[in-house]
Order: sequence, then structure tokens, then C-alpha cells
Amino acid sequence: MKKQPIKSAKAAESASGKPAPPKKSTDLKKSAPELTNDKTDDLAGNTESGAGERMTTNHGVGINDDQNSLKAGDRGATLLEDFILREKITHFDHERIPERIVHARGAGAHGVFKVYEPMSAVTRAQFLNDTSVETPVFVRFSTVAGSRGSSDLARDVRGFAVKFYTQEGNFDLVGNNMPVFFIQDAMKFPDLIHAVKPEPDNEIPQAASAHDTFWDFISLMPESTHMILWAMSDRAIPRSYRMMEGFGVHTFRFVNAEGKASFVKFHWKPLLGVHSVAWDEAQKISGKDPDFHRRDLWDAIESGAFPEWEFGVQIVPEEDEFKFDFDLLDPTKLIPEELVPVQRIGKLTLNRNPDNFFAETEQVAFHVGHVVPGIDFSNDPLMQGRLFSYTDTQLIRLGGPNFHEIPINRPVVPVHNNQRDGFMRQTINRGKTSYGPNSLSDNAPLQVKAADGGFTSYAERVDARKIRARSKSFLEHFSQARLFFQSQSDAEKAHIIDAFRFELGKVKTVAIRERMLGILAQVDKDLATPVALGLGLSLPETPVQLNHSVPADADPADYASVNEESAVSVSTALSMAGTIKDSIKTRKIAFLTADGVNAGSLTTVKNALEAEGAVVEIIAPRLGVIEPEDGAAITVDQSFLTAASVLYDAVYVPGGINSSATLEADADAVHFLNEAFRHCKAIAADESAIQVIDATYFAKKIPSEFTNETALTEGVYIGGDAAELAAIFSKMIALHRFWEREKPMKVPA
Ligand code: HDE
Repeated sequence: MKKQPIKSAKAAESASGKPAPPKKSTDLKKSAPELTNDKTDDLAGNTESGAGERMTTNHGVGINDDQNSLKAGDRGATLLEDFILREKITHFDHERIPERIVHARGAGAHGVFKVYEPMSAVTRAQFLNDTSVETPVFVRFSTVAGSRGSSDLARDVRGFAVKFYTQEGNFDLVGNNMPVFFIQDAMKFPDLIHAVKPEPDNEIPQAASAHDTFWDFISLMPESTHMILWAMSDRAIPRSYRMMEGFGVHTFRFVNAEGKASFVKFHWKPLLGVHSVAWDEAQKISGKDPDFHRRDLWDAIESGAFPEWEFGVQIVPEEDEFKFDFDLLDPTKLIPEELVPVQRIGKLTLNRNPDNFFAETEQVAFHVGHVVPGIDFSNDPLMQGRLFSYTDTQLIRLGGPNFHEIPINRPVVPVHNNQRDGFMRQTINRGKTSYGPNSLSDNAPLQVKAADGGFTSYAERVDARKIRARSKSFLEHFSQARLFFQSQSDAEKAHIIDAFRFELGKVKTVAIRERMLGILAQVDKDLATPVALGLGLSLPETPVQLNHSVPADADPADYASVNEESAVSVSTALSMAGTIKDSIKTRKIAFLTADGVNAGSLTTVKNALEAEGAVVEIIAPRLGVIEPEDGAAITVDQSFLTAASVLYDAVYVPGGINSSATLEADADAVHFLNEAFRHCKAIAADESAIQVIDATYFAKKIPSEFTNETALTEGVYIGGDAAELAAIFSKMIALHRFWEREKPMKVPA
């Protein structure tokens, strides 16, 4: 029997007795198409909008006066008897639950997943075999270190957690946007998080790793070197959640119907490519719009521009387990795509925003241990610890053992077992038996044969002594950090060097900076030397002793870091330079305008960019409308006060003699352009707006005439023909950024 959700008044009234259809796509969302699947149907029984309804207490009594408390006379005192006031205030007093200890700040969305081809050769998981099935999903993206109210643009790892509501139960893929992790053993996770969180005496800094305790820990943990290179790269400051890769990080197992297992690494590949912002820009966005990523995800879905990822797998046959120069169980290592290609096996589409942040995004509870038949664990010691942590944390965060009944968490298939009771139990279990074996209910609920979808754990052979130790195969810490660094473009390398200079520059204890340089020197001198220069320090002459985290009775030699060369010297998949750059879909373009703008050029360029899916906003010195030199008044979307260049991907200045004169003299407009240039964005202007460009710093930096030839290398174009300009500008925007001009042409902004 299907579980009975609590029904809203509307649903309860429905003639069929079935839950009412989801309200979200019909009455609340403007452009999202009608969308139903097993999960929306399931959630529908718990949704309500209150629109046009009578106001009641939580116990259904109509409320006559929601403005005044009950008093002895109109000047008080308030009476304890006022059950309506007491209920309202009490509920309010208890509205908050503890935020997640990590990944507290996040944004979620609903979607669907579909596999391209049956994967029966490697897994029996039904949702990876039936190409006709659209599996509902809920995804939550997050930062790691900051509190719920912190900025989206912190330099940080991003969580990428996907809950698949499959017909065989829920499968959670709780990944990150980086393929490796800081530590190799779950034992060190509380230490890592204590080190990165704000310092305990003064709770400073918020959502930032640039402080002593974090780098103290990292500099003592050579196993974190590979991950720290990723964290200092632009991957840690994504342009959008929609433009991030995702990784399961650990090696998992696939198991097919014959019981044969393969190792598998999971990937998400965004169809819009992998893109980032500049660090200076990230810091400014944190002030101008701390909800930048959350808003971006929400707006894209609302406008029908549904974010998409392909699901990728790297499959390693069990017999190849020891064929690599690293241990597959070591979560600080990735499998270079050159060694095992990523097969793209399906597509994830996010197509519906949550109805309620708290009920869905905050209450969703992911767990690495939520697997379905055909997917199993490996012995990665980090993963093994996670298998404990996730349910444990929900018990305190969501207040008890029944969080699986919260609508966003419950599966779309019925739940039957002998577990009972506990805080906030929703299910009304009928009958006398809550144990098995039993004869009174014919032994129900009945165990499920493997052939009918019962989960059976992979029968891995284990024959070992109990031992607390680190495998020797985990001691090589630098080869993949070097592989990562050497696979980056020059601009990406420069950003990593700057990030280390920034972060270590914020560290007050010089010995920590020095120790970190000792680690970087093991990775690559081309990295360590400029970082040392920026810190005003010199590199240590001899490699420093790197075996700090050693058990009390162990021989340090057994823990000494090893530094070898990776079998692969460059892996193009690790760089973002070669990512997809053929689309301007959802890119935000600022049009700088004023009274007297040329409506012809403005409209031609606007229509052309919008036709390709870009989002254009008209920015002017003030809100309201601007009067063009030709045609009807144009509505202004933002003033220079509410807009900022860091919130856009590209800038265009349409023609118009009078508007150009106004903008040329407007410091905010000129600053807007200078800042966009500093952050390496595409900039275009009509010929008759050349004076606005001439007022910028970068006009003096670029010697060329901003022609077709240089537009795609320098990212600045000025043209007289609006249609031609739009075509070139679009190609420039698709390139995302012109990082090459960053260092040689830096301008004040
Ligand atoms: Fe998590 N992690 N984690 N983690 N993690 C949590 O669970 C933990 C790790 C990840 O949007 C917590 O429900 C341990 C790796 C994501 O709700 C907690 C260890 C990866 C999210 C927890 C790790 C992740 C979490 C906090 C080391 C990438 C957010 C709240 C042994 C593969 C999920 C919660 C969401 C959340 C524990 C390491 C990803 C405390 C002990 C590696 C995306 O249970």
C-alpha cells in the first residue's frame, strides 16, 4: 500500500480521493511548462498555497482578528488565554533548525534524469537500464564552509548532491564540483572542518579559507596538496552552478545482474561548459549580490532555460584494480580521462524550482549510503566514514529518526518495514505486528528476492587483520597536484598563483606560510617560486619533512610522503580553457544607455542576442524610461545604482550622440566599462559611442582599432553596422573571458 501523505484541505476534497495536481507549475510559475512525474504527484498532497482560502489556526479554527492580541481592555495587559497569539508566537519561536555543519548554504531544484542506453553490462540498477524511464531528481548545490546566510561567491568547493527518486528506492549521489578531496580518511574530517570554519575565539572569518587555522592544518597535511590546487583554482569561483562539473569523488562499484562488479567514478558534465569568474569579481559580487548563484539558478529555471548535465562514468574492471600508479581507494586521486575515458550515459535536466525553500532545499537529507541494487560501495576510507555521518547528522538537524517521511525525502515507492514510532511519526502503521518473523501477519512485510529488486551487498572477499593504519599505496601526495597544475592554461596557472598569494597573504603566522611553501616546492617550482615572491619569502633549500600526521607509536618513516611522477603528464580535461564555448544561452548582457540613445542599433543587437538565448538588461543613469533619438521610449531595467558590471557577462554601448555624451561624463558608466574590461569580459560599442570607450582606461591600452580581426582575441569591438556587430559580439560572449589580456592590460577599476 502506498504511504498516505498528509493531505491539504484541497487535496482531501478532491473527488477522486487522489492528491490534487501540483500547484507550482499551474498557478505559481509563469513560464515553466506543466510538469508531472511520480515525485510531483507525491509532493502534491503536501503543498498548499493559501490563495483565496480562509485563515485558520493550526488546528483549523477560523481566525477573526490576526491584528490584535486578546487584552484586558484596549490598553492591556495581554491575556495568557489568547491561544491564537500563543500558537502564532510559539510556532515562530521554533521556526529555525540547526544549519548543516558543512554545506549550510545551498540552492535546490527539481528535475529529471534519463539514461541513453541500457547499462546492463555493468549495473542492474533499473534507472540506468530502462531508457523509457524519466527518473525524478532533486538537486542541491552548496558551498562548504560558510553559514546559511553567507555569500555564494566564497572561494570554496561546491557541493553537487543529486537525489534520484527511482522505482527501486532513492539513490543519492552526494558529490562535489572537484573530483578529489582534502583528506584520505574520515578520521580527519572533523579536524579539516574545524580548521576551515571561522576561528573559534572570535568566529572570524566567515565563509573563507584565508586564515591561519586552515593553512596551519593544510600545511601539516601533505595529502591535501592535490585538492588544495583545485581549491585555489578558478573551479572554486564558478560563474554559475549551471556551469560546474560534478564528481562522485570516491570510487564506487557497479554490480550487474550476474553479480559481477566493476569500479566506477561518477561525473556530471555541464552542457553550457565549465566557466568561472575572476577573484576580484567574486569578492565584489559577494557585496553586490551575495545570492548571485542562487538567483542565477532560479532565474534560468523560471525563464525555461533548463540547466543540463550529461552523466558520465569511468568504468574500471575489477581485475584492473591495481593497474594504476595510485590507489583507486584513495580519494585524493582522480583517474585521468586519458587512462579511462568518461562515457556519457544519460542526461540530467533541472526544470522546476522548489515551491518552498525550507520544506524542500533545507529539509532534503542526502546520504552516500542511499544506494539502489546495482550500485555499491568501495573500501575508500573516506567514503566508509561518510556512510555513518549522513544519517547521524540528520538525526540532530531534522530532529529524529523519521526524516525519511518528510515529503522531499520520501521515495516514490511504498515503504514497509517494522521500524516504528519516534518524534513526528507520520505513517499510521496498522495491525498488531511490528516484528519479524511473525505468524500473525503471515510474516509480512516480506523480504524481497534479489531477482525482484531486493538489495544484496556485493560479496567482496575480505581476509585481513583489524589494523589502524594508512596504506602505503596512499603515501604519494604530489604527482596529481603537479599533473593538475601542469594541465592548466597560462591564465589558469596565474590565477592559482594569485590565489595562494592572497590566501597565504591573509595568514598571520609566517611559519605557516613557510611550511606551505615547502609543500608547494614539492609540486612545481613554477608554482612555488612566484608564490614565495609574492609573500616576500624564499623557497626552502631542501625538501621539508612532511609526515606530521603520524600515530603516537608509529615510525614516522612509515608515513613519509612520497613524491613521484604521474603516468600522465598533461590532462586536458583538468583545464577549463578547452571547455564548451559555442553558446551565449543565459549570458547576461548589460546595455549602457541614456536619453538620446539610438533605438535602431539597440534593438537590432538586443533582438539578435536574445534570439540566441542571452538575457539583455537596459541600464541607464536612472530608472523609468529613456527617450531615444528615434522611436518609442525604452524601459530601463536597472540604474547604475542597482546594477554593477560584476553581475553581467558582457557590455554593449549602443549608438546615439546625446546618450554617448551623457555616458562619457558619467563616472559610473565609465567605471562599469573599466571594470568589465578588468574582468576580461566582451565589450562592444557602436561607432557613434566611441567617445564613451575613449573615456576608459583600456582605450589607451589596446593599440588596435577594435576590428573584426582583434575582436576574438582582445574582446573589444567597435562597429557601425549593428547586425554585423551583433554577430561578432555573440562570438565574443561565447568565449566567456579574454583572460590573456588580464595581466598585460590590467586597468584600475
Ligand atoms: Fe559531506 N557531509 N562529508 N562530503 N557532503 C555533509 O551531511 C561528511 C564529503 C557533501 O546538499 C553533512 O546532510 C564526512 C566528500 C555534500 O544537503 C555531513 C566526510 C564529499 C553535502 C557530511 C564528508 C561530500 C555534504 C552535513 C568525510 C564529496 C551537502 C549535512 C568522511 C564527494 C549535501 C548533511 C546537501 C554534507 C559529512 C566528505 C559532499 C556532516 C564525515 C568527500 C555535497 O553528514
